[in-house]
Amino acid sequence: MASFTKAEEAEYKAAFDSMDVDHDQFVDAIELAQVLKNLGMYQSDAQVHQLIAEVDANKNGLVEFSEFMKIVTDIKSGAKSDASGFGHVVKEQKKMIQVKGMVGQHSFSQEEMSAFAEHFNHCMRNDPDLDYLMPIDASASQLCDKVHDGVLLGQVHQHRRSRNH
Ligand SMILES: [Ca+2]
Ligand SMILES: [Ca+2]
Repeated sequence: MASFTKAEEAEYKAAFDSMDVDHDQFVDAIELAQVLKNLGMYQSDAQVHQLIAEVDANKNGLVEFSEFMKIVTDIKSGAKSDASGFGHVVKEQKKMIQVKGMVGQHSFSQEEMSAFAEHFNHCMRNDPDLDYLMPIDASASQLCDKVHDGVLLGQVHQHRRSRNH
């Protein structure tokens, strides 16, 4: 049985809380659909219900934190893969949260991230310093990985400054 450090548990609780928009301690189908849309992973309501069914051990149509932790425990112990299904959603959501933490109070939806990526690809395409990063795929996780690279952030600030003058 896999166990988690306090820090890991807090991270997962933060991921769960970010999905539980109305903070009633359940992630329902509407909330999960919104999470998927923000991540650019939404396909259909059937997909949403399938994801809930995957983790909904007590069959109430909602995801409790205990059910949520069951799946991340299974992933940690190797009993389940995070390459697809609910585990994959959790993985992507955790990345999204890390980005939120990184940029302070701001949170970005997938649409904003896509617009951001397009903006970069357009404005920075002739910047030789950034050749190795370009083009940026308009998916949140790739953009975040690349923003972690200080070069890109530096260019953003420079670009902002030059635009404001
Ligand atoms: Ca809720
Ligand atoms: Ca449940």
